[in-house]
Amino acid sequence: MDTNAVSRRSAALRLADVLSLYDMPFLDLVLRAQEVHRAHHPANQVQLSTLMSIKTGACTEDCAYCPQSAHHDTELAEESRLVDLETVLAEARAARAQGAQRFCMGAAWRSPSERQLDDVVEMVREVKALGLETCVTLGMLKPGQAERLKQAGLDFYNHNLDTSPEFYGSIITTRSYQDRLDTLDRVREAGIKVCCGGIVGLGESRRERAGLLAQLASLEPHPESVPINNLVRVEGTPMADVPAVDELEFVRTIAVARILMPRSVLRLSAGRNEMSDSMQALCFMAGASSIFYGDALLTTDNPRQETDRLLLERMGLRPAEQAVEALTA
Ligand code: SAM
Ligand code: DTB
Ligand code: SF4
Repeated sequence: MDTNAVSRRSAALRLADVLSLYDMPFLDLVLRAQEVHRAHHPANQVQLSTLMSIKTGACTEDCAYCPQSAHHDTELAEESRLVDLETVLAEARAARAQGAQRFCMGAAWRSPSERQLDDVVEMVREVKALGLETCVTLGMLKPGQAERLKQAGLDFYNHNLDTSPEFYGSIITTRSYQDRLDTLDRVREAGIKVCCGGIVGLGESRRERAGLLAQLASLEPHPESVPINNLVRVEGTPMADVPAVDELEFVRTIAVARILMPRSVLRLSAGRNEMSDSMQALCFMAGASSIFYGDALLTTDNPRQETDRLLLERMGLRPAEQAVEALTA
């Protein structure tokens, strides 16, 4: 049997289902998403992750949205060195003191070398010892690398599909969709939890947005964490002038993701600095239950922590219960 044909057919079927969710009246869709959310998650809780860029800029990949790509004319053409362990630990302690539950370290690499991974393994071990959940995003992993990270105590690996397979080639040419799926398989096989999502607002159509969600929802099991980024349009990237996606269409995307992946934690990720409080409130209503918490993302701004604390307080949202049992430091 041609298994490719089978999986292609089931993906097409799923796409029609996903599109029919998108087509629901807005209020029906958001209500259904909130019902799904309440059935699978504690009410009024939000998971807080803090991001740190441990190696910034001059990335060899050509991702059209990314300010760190060496292919674009941004201010991040100079390659930074890998940040040293003490600096990482100081930021992780500060994140913990501010109430973050997870510390996510990102590197602008196509793929880490074994030497680079040695240093990251040390960071993971030490951050984990602070009692924080750990997440890294380092690009593609080669066989054996996920196992090394797992042994160091890594909880999550972030690797996004970014967009639909059909639209992907107009955004990235230096790594394939299949490369990404292969890395996700390695992460899963090593027993690390998967953080995998994408970006809205790259100039894709609704069909292509639905295609991304269909791909994410066809991962088995679903990713434990699904970041939905609203494109941060950075001067000097080819995406600088792409029109912003309609706000209600973004909320619909959150709602459809919530319905398709009931148990996953959905993160309202990049792009919050450009969103109003009411838009964010609608996203929480539609099933988002996590944010990046800290004044910066990797290279762009995030809402200030005081601003977020106030927003959560105004909404009666509280930080999710700490997932890591023992605080050892
Ligand atoms: N270099 C690694 C990789 O791409 O595999 C990890 C870091 S990369 C910056 C992580 C993710 O950030 C990307 O997959 C993309 O989804 C997101 N991202 C990057 N630039 C963005 C932007 N301008 N707006 C929204 N999301 C962005
Ligand atoms: C994810 O999905 N979003 C984060 C995280 N995973 C690594 C990154 C957002 C980056 C936004 C652009 C920047 O700050 O460079
Ligand atoms: Fe490099 Fe990651 Fe940016 Fe792509 S998204 S250019 S791989 S840092």
